[in-house]
Amino acid sequence: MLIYRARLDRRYDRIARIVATMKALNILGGAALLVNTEAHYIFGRFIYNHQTTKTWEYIREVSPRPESDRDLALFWPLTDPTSTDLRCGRNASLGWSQPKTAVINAGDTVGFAAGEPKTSIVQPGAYHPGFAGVWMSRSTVESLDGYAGDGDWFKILQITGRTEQSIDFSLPGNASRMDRSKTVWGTYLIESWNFTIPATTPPGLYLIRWEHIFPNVYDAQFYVNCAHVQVVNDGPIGTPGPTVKIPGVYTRGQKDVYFSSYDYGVPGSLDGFIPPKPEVWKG
Ligand SMILES: [Cu+2]
Repeated sequence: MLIYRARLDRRYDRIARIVATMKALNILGGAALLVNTEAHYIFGRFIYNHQTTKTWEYIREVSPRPESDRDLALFWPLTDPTSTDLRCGRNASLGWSQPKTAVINAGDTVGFAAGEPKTSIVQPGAYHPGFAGVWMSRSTVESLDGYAGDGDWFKILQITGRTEQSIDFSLPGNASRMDRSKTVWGTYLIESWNFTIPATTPPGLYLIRWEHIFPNVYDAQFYVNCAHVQVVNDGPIGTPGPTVKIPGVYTRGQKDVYFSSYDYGVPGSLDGFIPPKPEVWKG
């Protein structure tokens, strides 16, 4: 049964890829130019002060996957839940790219955006159906660039089903992208997401981590990126929790990560889906 599910998952992925390839085909005088199309993405732009900043301006740059096609290498998802790459992306457990630090007040709205850097074959947004979360970890050292993300992490947002930020597939421009097996997930095809820093977050230097997960019975895909922020707070201070370590928060095979997202999509609702722990800290 497990093997069958995994195979079904892959078949769905293959169908999605074929559709994407068809869309990317350049048909010139009847001669089709075959384009190698994949379905990965990256959230490399921080939204801050109501502006979408440049790729890697406030977010830790990640490294390309060496064995991958050049255009895809940067976007290749993580699949090992035990890797330190799960913190902030491939080879981004330290801020070697020295991104800027965004100074924000507790209670402010910030966000993450995808879509760049652009290559001919990479998807502009969260192409896969699945769920997302936003996490924070306070630096244990004086410089955020030198913080490995090995301290405590807490979750401030969990996105599973549709919200007012989800893509409206009833709009004429989006209707052709409607797919009942996928649009049940609130982040499906989104290109950015905004959220609020809890009002009682203790002041300090933090990593803010975006995580989009494409569940899969066999090999779930993790899309993660981290921004550098300094939280200012003169008001009441809370105690964030529960906290976890990353990696360590997920185990290969756990049922709320390693399942077929299409199992929920086909009936058109997320009834019965409980996202993985930890609980969200609301401040
Ligand atoms: Cu993909």
